[in-house]
Amino acid sequence: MYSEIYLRLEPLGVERAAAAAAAAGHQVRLIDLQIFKQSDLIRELEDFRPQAVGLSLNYLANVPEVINLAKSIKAARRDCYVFVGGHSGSFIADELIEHGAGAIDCVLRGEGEAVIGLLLEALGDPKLAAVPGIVTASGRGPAPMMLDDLDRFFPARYLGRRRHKYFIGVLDPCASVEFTRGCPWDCSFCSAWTFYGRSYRKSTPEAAAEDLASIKERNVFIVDDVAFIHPEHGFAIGRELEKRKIKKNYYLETRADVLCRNKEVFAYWRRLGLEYMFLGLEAIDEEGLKAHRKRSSTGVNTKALEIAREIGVCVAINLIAEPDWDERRFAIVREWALTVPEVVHLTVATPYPGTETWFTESRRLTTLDYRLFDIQHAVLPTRLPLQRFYEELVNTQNVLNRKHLGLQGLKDASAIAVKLLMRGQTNFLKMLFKFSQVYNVSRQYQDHLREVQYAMRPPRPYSTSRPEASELYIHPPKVNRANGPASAPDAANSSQAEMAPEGTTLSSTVNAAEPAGGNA
Ligand code: B12
Ligand code: SF4
Repeated sequence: MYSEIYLRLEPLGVERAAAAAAAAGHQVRLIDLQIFKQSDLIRELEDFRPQAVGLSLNYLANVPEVINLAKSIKAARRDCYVFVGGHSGSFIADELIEHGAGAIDCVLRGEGEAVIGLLLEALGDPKLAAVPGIVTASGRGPAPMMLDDLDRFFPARYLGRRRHKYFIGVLDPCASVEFTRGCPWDCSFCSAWTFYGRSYRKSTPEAAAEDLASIKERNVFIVDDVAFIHPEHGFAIGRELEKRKIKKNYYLETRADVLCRNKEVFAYWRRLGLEYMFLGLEAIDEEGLKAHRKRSSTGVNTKALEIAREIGVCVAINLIAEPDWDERRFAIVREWALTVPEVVHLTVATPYPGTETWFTESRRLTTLDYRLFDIQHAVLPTRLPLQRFYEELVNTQNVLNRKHLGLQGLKDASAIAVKLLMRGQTNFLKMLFKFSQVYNVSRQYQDHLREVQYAMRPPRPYSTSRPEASELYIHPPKVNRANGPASAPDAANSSQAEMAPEGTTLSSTVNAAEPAGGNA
């Protein structure tokens, strides 16, 4: 739903995996199905006749689409090796193989860069089974392998086509860039930390600047989970950009406590062109923050908003709507949202495979339809009847939207749209007309009634409150044997520590870490 209105962004992960495949000596093409049609893909297959096709599956809601694509590819080219990688794909590898019924030859769990070359080299050879992260119908190979150096492969942007289609809101067109990878926090609803084993890696300031220098677009989305956790890194990249006289408009995402702690680096980036910032506040009360293990407070959240206003960055806030919200709760949130000048977004609490809430909440799932796992649908029982819940949700989203598209807002938006139109960019203009088509009570409710072609595999019944580390992580966390489990600030700094012992439970690896304590 988000990509129908607000954005369409370049597939940075695919571009990085593609760069690694090209570096290993393969001929590579990339087709982005956010832009192109399936018929274009089939035509491309006939023209290019590839030996292998890799599909990227970052979003759980896209699972049925990816399985059906794999089946179409196999139907068009029976001998082509079809593999799937990406964030969500990594957490549900076995069930993908099962749903694929022979159309998905393997799932490659974890980061793509370090292993894609090994996979392509091993095609048709028994050593395929030894590729790190591989999962096939015959079982799992060794643990996924992490990239040792973020600078090694620059995204293969040259393989992209129709780049003018990438945008986010008024940043039209917009490119994406990555300065760091991973997150040392451990919010219960999020899988960013479980994917990367709570590690945190940085590109060198020189490489970050070089990558940015190669980008033609004026606008850039910084995809880091939490931008500028280490202020000195942000300053160093900024200085490199100044040296090279690179001037762009930026959008980034960060945490309220990081903004409060590292105000100077954000103010510096404001001068470099930082325009928009996304803050995941998630809740407006202490109880909610605690439930999400956000390790922040309402006081810090308020302070962060004050800082953003002071430095002049436009903020979009995210709040998580809980399925047990009733009319009163929605009204309180609407009231609160109208008291702040920032853009406020609501997403619906959703247990995803790879999160802790998947283990603690998923027995209550009301649906096993992957397509509804987009944090805009309710997949847990709602206190209000479902249709009534969507009425409240959509009404709240409408109120929040109108707040920004009042008379003045419309005037501003029209002026921006005209300017972009003159440059041939139409993404933002189209966005203005789409809201009510997409955020629509009857559409959201009817989505629950669609026939389910592929049903999700629910997790095993779970008795204690926290799962085993081995069940949760894609790249297992590293611990420093001498000092015990790495605390978040340590984890954020070290890349040389040893692997966590097999079967280590989260309570020993993660509870020991108090990210906010060390850094905040
Ligand atoms: C940037 C980002 C966004 C951007 C846009 C991303 C984009 N280009 O489309 C924005 C802010 C717009 C966004 C939106 C949303 N996002 Co988002 N996003 C991210 C974030 C923070 C980083 C993704 C990224 O670019 N990473 C950098 C690249 C290099 O990594 P990568 O893409 O993962 O690729 C690597 C591997 O996955 C793998 N790989 C990827 N593809 C392939 C393919 C093959 C063949 C192989 C072998 C390997 C491979 O190799 C790559 C290199 O190592 C992730 C969190 C995370 N850390 O992953 C969440 C995340 C992916 N988003 C998430 C969600 C929920 C959403 C939204 C649904 C939220 C919403 N508000 O509605 C929307 C939906 C957007 C949509 N397209 O429909 C969830 C996904 C949950 C799930 N299990 O489905 C994540 C995991 C965040 C979380 N907190 O849990 N997102
Ligand atoms: S701070 Fe929390 S929500 Fe944000 S990326 Fe890290 S674990 Fe996920």
